[in-house]
Amino acid sequence: MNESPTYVANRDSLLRDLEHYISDHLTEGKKLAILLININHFRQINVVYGYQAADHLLDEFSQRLHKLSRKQDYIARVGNSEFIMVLPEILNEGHVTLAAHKLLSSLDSPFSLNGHKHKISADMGIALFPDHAVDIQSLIQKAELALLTARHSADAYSIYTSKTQNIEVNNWDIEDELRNAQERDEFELYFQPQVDLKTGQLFGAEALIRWKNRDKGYIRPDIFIPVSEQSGQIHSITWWTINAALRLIKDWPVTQPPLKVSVNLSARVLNDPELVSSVRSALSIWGANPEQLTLEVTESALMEDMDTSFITLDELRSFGLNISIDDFGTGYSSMAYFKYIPANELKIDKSFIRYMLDNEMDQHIVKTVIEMAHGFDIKVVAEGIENEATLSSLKRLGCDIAQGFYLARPMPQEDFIQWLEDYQA
Ligand code: G
Ligand code: G
Ligand code: MN
Repeated sequence: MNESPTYVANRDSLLRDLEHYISDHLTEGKKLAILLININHFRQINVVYGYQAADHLLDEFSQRLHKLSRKQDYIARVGNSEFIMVLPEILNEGHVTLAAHKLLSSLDSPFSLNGHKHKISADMGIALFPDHAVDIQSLIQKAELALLTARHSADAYSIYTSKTQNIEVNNWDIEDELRNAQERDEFELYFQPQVDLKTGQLFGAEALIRWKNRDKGYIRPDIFIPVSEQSGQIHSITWWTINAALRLIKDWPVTQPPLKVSVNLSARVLNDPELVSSVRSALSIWGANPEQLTLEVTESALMEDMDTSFITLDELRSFGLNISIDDFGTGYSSMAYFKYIPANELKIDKSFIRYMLDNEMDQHIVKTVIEMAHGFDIKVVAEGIENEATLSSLKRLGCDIAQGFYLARPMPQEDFIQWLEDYQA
């Protein structure tokens, strides 16, 4: 057990500790569960409330974990906002699900931050010994993968499955298969509608790539995009996406103002010296109006090489393109550079939108971001809207544009055009 709740365990000694711990706690016929728990938006808690309050929250969080644990359980802090729990003597998956629910519901009562009561949320990834791995390193890795899945899903926790495994051990295959994907015409562009919250009118859509491999079926972009970034294939994938988007919008209904299409750019592409000329030539090939095209760049991509990316984005803005900052709030936001960002749109990350109705802090952040963006004449898009109540709340807060499953899921071109027509009618 660690000395102080806010002490971050050293990797090597943690692994050694855990190895000993596991060998001491193996019980015949029983399982052992590894839980990784990450407090959401911890960086924002630091920014909004200060380090002292954030440390205090960590203490309280850790105390709650200890309160719920049995004497044989192991708890340590392994990262800024991440804790590990090891639960021995687990009978089955149902048993660990129960524990996960118990832990998560301990967050239902608010935490005290600078004298204010605030609810926090957390995501959890779970892996089981010996079902998912038998050594500690692989178990942690699998719990991390499950945590990633939880972050991307509406559920607060996720248990590792063999489906995740398939994808992860086959990185090599993915790279090989990606090489053939374009020739075999396996990519498709889906569109998720965006609606203007002030007028109720259609605004445009985000273009999202889908890959249907002939053997493995659909492979999620959050799996193959990172692989393509490592292998360099991201460049040709992006040129494909931009060209497909500009080709397909020609068949969209004509509106006033014209509908926009947003394309995601990865950090690798943002720093590609050919970006500007490639975008220009795609615009001229398809005879597209630059104002119809928005490029989405994540906050963290922008920060990788700030000087170069600001110059590139300025150049793109100068011929009429829109620039949007994607996943806003998940990177290192700083007021100091905000006024220089060459963007005219900002997308609040869906992780803030998801819990904003019953999480005062998220709502506070959303409100602050909207006010700040408007101060710089930047439009705000909220993504991840899953219900009517969230939509109304965002409207009240002055948010400009809405995107989310509540309006529509991403869909293929034909369905999207049908959706547009139904919406207009
Ligand atoms: O559509 P979905 O939620 O599965 O997308 C998962 C992630 O993949 C999102 O972060 C999205 O930005 C990213 N993504 C989708 N399409 C593209 C694309 O064409 N290029 C890049 N770089 N990322 C994409
Ligand atoms: O990282 P990026 O913002 O590009 O991710 C966009 C992805 O978010 C889309 O691929 C889409 O599948 C997903 N998304 C859009 N709306 C919602 C929503 O309401 N709920 C959830 N869980 N995901 C959404
Ligand atoms: Mn996006």
